[in-house]
Amino acid sequence: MPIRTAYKAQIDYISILDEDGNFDDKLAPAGKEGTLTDEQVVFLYERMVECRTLDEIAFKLQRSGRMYTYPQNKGQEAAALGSGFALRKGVDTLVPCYRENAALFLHGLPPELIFLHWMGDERGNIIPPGVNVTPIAIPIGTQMLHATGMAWAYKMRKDDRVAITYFGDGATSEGDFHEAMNFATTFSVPCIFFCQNNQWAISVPRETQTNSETIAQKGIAYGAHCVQVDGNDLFAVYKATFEARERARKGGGPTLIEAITYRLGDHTTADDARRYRDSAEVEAWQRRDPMIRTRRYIEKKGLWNDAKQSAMEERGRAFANDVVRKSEGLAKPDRNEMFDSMFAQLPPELQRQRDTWATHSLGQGIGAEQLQR
Ligand SMILES: Cc1ncc(C[n+]2csc(CCOP(=O)(O)OP(=O)(O)O)c2C)c(N)n1
Ligand SMILES: [Mg+2]
Repeated sequence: MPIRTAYKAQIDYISILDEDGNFDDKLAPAGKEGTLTDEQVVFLYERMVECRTLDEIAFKLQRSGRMYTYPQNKGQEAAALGSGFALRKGVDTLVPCYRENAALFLHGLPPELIFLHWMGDERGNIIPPGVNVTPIAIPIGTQMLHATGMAWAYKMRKDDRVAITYFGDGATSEGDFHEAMNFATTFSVPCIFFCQNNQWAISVPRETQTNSETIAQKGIAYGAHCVQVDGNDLFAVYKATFEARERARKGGGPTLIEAITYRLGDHTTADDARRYRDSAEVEAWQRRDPMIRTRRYIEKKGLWNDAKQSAMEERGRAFANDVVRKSEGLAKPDRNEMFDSMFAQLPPELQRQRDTWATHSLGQGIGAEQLQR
């Protein structure tokens, strides 16, 4: 028998506004759905400035002992904003990781909740009613399964809603990614899988993380629509996510979007990326910074200038200061709260801990007085 080709596939790469300022208006025709208007680009650029300012302030807070740790979003703002903006606020649901703050704010998450989270205050995870965002997921990959389940529920209820889940390149090496993709495609649920391929999973480079040539192609095995985009290109990210949203709404099932981007900062404030990254690589990506690219675009169109930039930076600082004030100004929670939200009636050991503030695990009968010594 002759050997025939059982399957052939390709991955498209979308770039609309490149790092040299070239703009492809065939891919983004003005006035068409899926293309950002000038006003929208200015609006999103302003959100980028806010998010970047917040990142800088968070870094300083951590260094001065006012925040436990923090993962900067620096360099990935276009990926977050372009995708978040393509989803409908109050309708679709964002199921995030920890590097898409700007998308969450767009959907109404009060920014101080993100700060509270990283200050170790559980109240940062209490999402206000009407805000369709789940708490940020620290265990890598788990949120993809949650998003799949939510999207399945939307489908069963015939709700016109879509879930988008965010995750990193490293997360696609987790079993959760494969289980979620398999389930989501088999049941054709309205879920978008948005991978922020920022080239690193802490100190593990993308090349040694997986043998796949692209992350996007991992979805082909599951029968998902798969596309790669320039993740630092607001227009390309918006277009790909908009199309994925419409496909999902129309019953076309999940899309895996691989956004090629770069983590310009350390993994978190607990990391020092200089120990494992080449400075030439970082400098090359600094030139592709989405903020620089977007600013140049709006300047060239006469929509932005130095005076507007200074005014925006001022507003960015005021925004960040307000977030600090709100997160630090909250009265400390009652220390017994951690006992009071899980059980209607505390089991005896927990009751003992609540009463004595001592733990049984340190030995029988050790009470608070002994622990203090
Ligand atoms: C289940 C699990 N394993 C390991 C970790 C430790 N960890 C935290 S972040 C991270 C790397 C994640 O890389 P990636 O998915 O590329 O996301 P990025 O941080 O680059 O945005 C790891 C291994 C974790 N949080 N959860
Ligand atoms: Mg990564």
